[in-house]
Amino acid sequence: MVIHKKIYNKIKEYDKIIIARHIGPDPDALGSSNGLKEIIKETFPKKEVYTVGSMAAKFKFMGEIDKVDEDIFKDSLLIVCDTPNIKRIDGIEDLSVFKDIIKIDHHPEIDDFANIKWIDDSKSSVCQMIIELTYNTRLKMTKSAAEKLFRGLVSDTERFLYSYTSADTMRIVSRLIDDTKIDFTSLYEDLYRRPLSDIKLLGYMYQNITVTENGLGYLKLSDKVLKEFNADAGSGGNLVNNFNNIDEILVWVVFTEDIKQNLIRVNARSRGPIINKVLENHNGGGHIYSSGARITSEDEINEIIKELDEVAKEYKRK
Ligand SMILES: [Mn+2]
Repeated sequence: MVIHKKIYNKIKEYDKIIIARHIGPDPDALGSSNGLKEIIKETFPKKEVYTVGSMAAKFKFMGEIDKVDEDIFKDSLLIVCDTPNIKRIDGIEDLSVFKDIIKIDHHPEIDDFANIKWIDDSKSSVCQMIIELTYNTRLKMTKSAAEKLFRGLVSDTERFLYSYTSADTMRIVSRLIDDTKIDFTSLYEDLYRRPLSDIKLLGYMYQNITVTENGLGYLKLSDKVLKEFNADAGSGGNLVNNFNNIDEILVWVVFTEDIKQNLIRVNARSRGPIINKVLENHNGGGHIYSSGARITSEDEINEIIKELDEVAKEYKRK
């Protein structure tokens, strides 16, 4: 593809490269950015390549981030992975210092901030896109990068469950495993093992979710409840996928109090109705079936519940 070549040539052109991804990083964001960094370093050992943003402690195995002196930004190429909008880019305050910005993403576009863009919302994950980019150019894959990319892809597809898992996804993962000999079954453990307190909190969530007659499930996790279960404000986001495939629930949303940041984290999912428009209207966004937001008021909780319920109702009516 032409875009692969364009991205490769731009990478080749620069001596310094900064790779960013979204705030509150998930394995796809971390796997794509850190994987790409290792691939560029393997291909061009003399280049300086840094990943920026704040680290998520629970995903340490996805690679560390770098300490970067912002003075080098002006001479660097910026590559932004897995991030559709400017305000969700982690670790970069001012995009205008960069002459060239590459965006590689599988979210529907929100902000047009890059001069070179590869945006394809049919791709399972940005990790899949990085594997494709590598195999279609002179970039060199490494085993360590492959492990990160595999985990990110597996995590974003929920182990090849979601509908944007394609024959291409299967083919390229198969090639990745063949080429790099990653011990892929052992890679699941870091991703899926979790403390008993998480499971107990999940039990609480199953017990306490409210389900409307239109098929909206909603739940609030207060700071008090989080403390009781020894959990943090990331918990709602980490556990929200566990409500898929429940007869009575079409759309579901978890509101988690984040006392440190003085806001409420919103994580919404759907198995039919399109929900990202609702979250975009409340300081968030995401995929059509998987979106999030950060809000500050109790009123907004009620607005989101009402709007998502309406979306579910409309979907059922059709
Ligand atoms: Mn992703």
